[in-house]
Amino acid sequence: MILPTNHNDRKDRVILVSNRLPVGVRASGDKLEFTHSSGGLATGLKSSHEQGDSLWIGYPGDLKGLTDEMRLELECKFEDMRIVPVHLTAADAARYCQGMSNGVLWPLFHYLLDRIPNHSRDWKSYVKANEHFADVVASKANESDLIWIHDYHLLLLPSLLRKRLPSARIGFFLHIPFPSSDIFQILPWREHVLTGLLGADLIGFHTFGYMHHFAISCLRTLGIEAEIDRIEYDGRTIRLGAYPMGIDAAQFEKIANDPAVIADSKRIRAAHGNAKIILGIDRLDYTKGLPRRLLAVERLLDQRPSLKSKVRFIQLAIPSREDVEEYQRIRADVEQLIGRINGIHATVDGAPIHYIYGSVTREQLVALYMAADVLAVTPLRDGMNLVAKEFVASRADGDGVLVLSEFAGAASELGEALLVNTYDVDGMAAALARALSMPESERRRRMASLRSRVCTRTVHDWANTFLDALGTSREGNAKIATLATVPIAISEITKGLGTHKSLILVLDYDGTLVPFGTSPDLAACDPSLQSLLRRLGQLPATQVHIVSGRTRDGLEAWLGQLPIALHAEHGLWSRVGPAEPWIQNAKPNADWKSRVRPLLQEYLSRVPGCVLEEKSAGFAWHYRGVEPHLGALHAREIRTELVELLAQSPVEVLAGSKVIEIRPTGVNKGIVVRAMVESAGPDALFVAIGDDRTDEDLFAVLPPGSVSFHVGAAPSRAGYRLESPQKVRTLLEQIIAIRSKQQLTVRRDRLAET
Ligand code: ADQ
Repeated sequence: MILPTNHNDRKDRVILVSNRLPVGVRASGDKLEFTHSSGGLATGLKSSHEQGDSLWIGYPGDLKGLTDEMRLELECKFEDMRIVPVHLTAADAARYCQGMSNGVLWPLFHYLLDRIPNHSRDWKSYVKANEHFADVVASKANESDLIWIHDYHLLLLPSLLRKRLPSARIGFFLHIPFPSSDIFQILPWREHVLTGLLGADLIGFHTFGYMHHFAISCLRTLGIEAEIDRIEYDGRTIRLGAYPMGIDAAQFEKIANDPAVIADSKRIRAAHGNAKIILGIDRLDYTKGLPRRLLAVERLLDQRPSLKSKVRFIQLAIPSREDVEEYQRIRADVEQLIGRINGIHATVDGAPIHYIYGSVTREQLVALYMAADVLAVTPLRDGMNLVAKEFVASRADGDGVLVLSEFAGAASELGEALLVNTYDVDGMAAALARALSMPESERRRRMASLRSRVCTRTVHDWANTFLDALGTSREGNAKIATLATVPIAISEITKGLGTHKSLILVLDYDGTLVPFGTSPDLAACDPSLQSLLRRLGQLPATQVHIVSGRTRDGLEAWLGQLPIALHAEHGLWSRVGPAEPWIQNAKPNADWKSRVRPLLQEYLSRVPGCVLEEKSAGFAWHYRGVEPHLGALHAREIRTELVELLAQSPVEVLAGSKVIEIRPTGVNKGIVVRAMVESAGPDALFVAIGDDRTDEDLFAVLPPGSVSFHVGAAPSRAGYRLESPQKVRTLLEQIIAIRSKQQLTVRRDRLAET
């Protein structure tokens, strides 16, 4: 996509993917007729696409009325427009688009639960259509492209595409709100939607609020905790960001300065005499709050009958989704309401509501914006709402009042508007009255502030900022994408292990050898693990070290009898064999513990399901057994409080896997591994396996040539990745098999020599 501001700097081609294309097509006699989409998404990206070398991939609509000749012509036209159509059968399109996307996801994401059909069953078609999109995009994309997917029709596409193009840079932008997790939970396919999105490298939202909702849903539904603006999933880091979409303000200003448009706006004003004009411009959608807006106008006229001849409300409603039943119903409701209000409040000179059901050109739109005294943008929910911004950009005269729903994303940027709760009809009527009587100086002051923001944060900045962030998202994830492919190659890696004289195995315990239990005492060493570790420990020229954050007593109880070395509290204590004493490797100051204990005990009594583990030189606060949302919330609180409490102390606070570790600075798993490295012979091979952040200290000090494995999905400095503790055990069994075989061969060779 070529973008007006810095297109020349961007080397990578952009592939835009959205459900609908910016142009619609149909047969008119024997000719093709093109229409331009008026939706916010198309409006926002169209100007960028028109000036660039990007590809736009999307569904062209039902083409069954087209002759073969027309189809051929259309193909050429699409090629000229750099458009790639994704063809769907009419039945599939209806189920995927009207059924699932517009019928279920749209009302759900806008908090309008009663608009969702009782029995939604189009999920399979939704999956199928997303799969089909993935095939088409994968057939067109190169490794160097930036793939930018748009909106709720394609929530699964990021991960479907990731499977086809593992190292592609994939961005996703959601144009509608992401609802609070209580609402999102309602969706029967909630896990699929979240994991579908997490295939992206960058996920963008209009506001921080939506981004926060998404992060909380990931936590509640998938148990994955976001780190403010990033989530680690499937071995990749996914970045989250708030990118409030702007408009092409310069274009609106230019149109607003066109003498023909100025003349048109004066004509509109004159047609309504001295009456003040309240304007409403929307797609005719039940989210846009038209009925309550009309009721607010009615209320205003009820309360102030003198306004009847002094106010005109012009409502322009662009036809939308006319094939969906709910949309036919909202149209009927709106028209009935207008009929009723006009019937009651019309005078012989005219009716208070002037209603137009249809589309207008951009010039006519700007003329209307300029003619209005007040623009009422009162959606029940709206991702952003560009109409509000277009109004502001068109008011080069510096006048006009914006009445704006606090439930529109735009409200987080346009605070100088009169913000209204659109469920409060009386409140809206009062805001309209205030807007109509607002002194000119206040109108101008508010409009000047609004314009300073709308005119500087344009749609081009929006696209550039998103694409810049997406452009830099590859480096970290590319390495991880390669690692993620490694599990199939375990046998390749272990083959080389037999050739080394001595082998030093450094193993973490929880999450590595055993899966996590809801509380630490439940992650016991089962008999098969005991047997595995015993056989490993008995191998000749093989050392086995368990390096854990657990206490000495804990390790001793489960592993004390095995012929292996144990290292407790992240290496503070070591015990080289079953009958050996524990040696303390460092003498950290523990004075700070008495300050921290009361705080942690307070949380222990307050938060159901948490466990506090006290160690000789630290604490661990476990929250795996706590309801995920609550656990993460308290973990964050504790960390904040600890940072303050321990500001001057030689202590570090670490966020592990559902645990907060508080331990002395400098005591980490690296210290014992460093000592092992120093005393190991030149032919020793280190194999290290761990799953937690604390294991990164251990990986960091391994000598060159070592083999390291990270268990799980998070990014790691380890060389290879294993999916689960079960896979770790398989690997260790293979090591036993290889080393035993090597031992046999050596014995046989020796026998042969004698
Ligand atoms: P929409 O729901 O389509 O977009 P919006 O942002 O208001 O809502 O954009 C509508 C566009 O249609 C505007 O550019 C407007 O000028 C145009 N339009 C409206 N009525 C018209 C008419 N009668 N004639 C001609 N043009 C008309 C979705 C989300 C929004 C989000 C956008 C962009 O629902 O919340 O702001 O995407 O992300």
